[in-house]
Amino acid sequence: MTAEKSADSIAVLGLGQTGKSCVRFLKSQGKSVVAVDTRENPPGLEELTDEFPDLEFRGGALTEEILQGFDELVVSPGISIKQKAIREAMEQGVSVIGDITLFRRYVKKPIVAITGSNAKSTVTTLVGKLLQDAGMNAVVAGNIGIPVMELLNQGIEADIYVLELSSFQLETTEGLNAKVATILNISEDHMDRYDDLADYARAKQRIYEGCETAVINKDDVFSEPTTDVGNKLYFLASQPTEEEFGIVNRGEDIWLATDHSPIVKASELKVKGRHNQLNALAAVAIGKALGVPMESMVCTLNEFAGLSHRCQWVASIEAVDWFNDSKGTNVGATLAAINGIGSELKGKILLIAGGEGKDADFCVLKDAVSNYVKTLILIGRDAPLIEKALGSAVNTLVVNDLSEAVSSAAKMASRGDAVLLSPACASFDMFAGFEDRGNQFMKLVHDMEPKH
Ligand code: UMA
Ligand code: ADP
Repeated sequence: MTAEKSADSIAVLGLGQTGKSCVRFLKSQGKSVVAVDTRENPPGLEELTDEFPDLEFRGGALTEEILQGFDELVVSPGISIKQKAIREAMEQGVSVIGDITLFRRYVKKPIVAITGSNAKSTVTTLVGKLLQDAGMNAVVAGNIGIPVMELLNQGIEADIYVLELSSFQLETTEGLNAKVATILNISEDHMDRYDDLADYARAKQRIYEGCETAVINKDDVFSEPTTDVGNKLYFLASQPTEEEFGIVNRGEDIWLATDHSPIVKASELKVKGRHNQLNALAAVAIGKALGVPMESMVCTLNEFAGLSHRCQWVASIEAVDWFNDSKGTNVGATLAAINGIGSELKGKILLIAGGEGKDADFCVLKDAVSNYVKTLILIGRDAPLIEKALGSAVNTLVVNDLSEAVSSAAKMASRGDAVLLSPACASFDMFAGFEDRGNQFMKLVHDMEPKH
């Protein structure tokens, strides 16, 4: 093992999508790179060593010995920098960064940076469309599934980058200096990685470092920057005042509005629910900060149909609507889905939830389930924990798998009810990811549809 410290000696920690994109980029810059992963044989290692035969790989637990002799560690989001060996390296003056900081070193174009516990992908996608539809060369990347360094590897250039950033990425982000930055909302997520909600929110706050305009959720105290920022624009779920984007009631109609000018009627949006109105307002506030004409934004808003696996309507079978909210991987998302669907429903919700709970406190769902849920059908590893938290508020049923959950829901639903898959949990105990879970659910639902 080479342990000697030499200038520009870099270790890339983690060989997922991010790590691989960083290795490829750093190698293209002629840097000396060692790839490290806790797995002895991470997926895709062979392909990478075929591409770079001189690439040194170190597999196994992240020990002080494995991390010895580097000037810089480029840490993947899946690895916490609170680990002892990484902390010790930092104490010894080793630079510890993530892919976003690396990207910022090489890219001087404006960045729109979007984080939050929920709505990141929706708002990032919508902002990308707002800018593109207004004729700007905007590219979307980041936690949404496109590692930022891959843009550089593939020579994809933009005039403005719209980046979805997770708290994991923000932990290692410095000097982002975004043109516009936002924390859309904060609710419990990844509590298996953070000490508490404040610790998690602190990671997210790094998004505002040096930003020109902060777009802030006025209804969420964690969204307010804790450090100085250039300008501030607010969005909120009630009447807006100057420099604010909010909701106004005009007769029977609900409008998205800024100051006293209406922007668009909520009923004309293809996406439904108060949470989606807030997402639209956040996106418009970002567009405003970037000088996008309002007429253009209104056209885009009216066209935007939302993303798959987010409160996605699947089918109506015997007057029961089925919704796929597989991306509801934390309690905040599931709360929004229950309230959004429940408040517009004649009947009640049959809620399918469960999976890997990430140490969340499921009690926060108590009021919503007791108001709107007929039966809570639980699957996955943490089903007993959820049953313990919510069993006193709602009728619960623990089943073996998704197929049993769907057939039980179909039996228990009456006309006017809705069946909602919104697990409030990660999926990895039973599925390859949230898409796999959502796709399996939709297939099970479509299989029940009458064949013509
Ligand atoms: N892993 C190890 N050992 C290692 C390194 C990683 O076992 O040494 C495991 C991790 O525990 C994790 C998996 O490998 O289970 C992937 O981790 P990674 O950091 O290598 O992930 P990437 O493939 O690089 O993907 C990351 C983001 N993943 C995570 O944050 C865990 C992707 O977000 C993101 O799309 C991608 O970079 C591009 O930016 C996914 C995610 O789940 C969708 N994000 C979380 C979320 O949205 O809630 C934060
Ligand atoms: P993220 O990228 O932050 O996970 P997504 O746009 O993929 O966000 O949505 C994740 C989940 O959050 C989905 O279940 C979606 O319905 C829900 N959601 C969307 N917008 C909001 C919001 N403003 N507040 C709470 N939940 C939301």
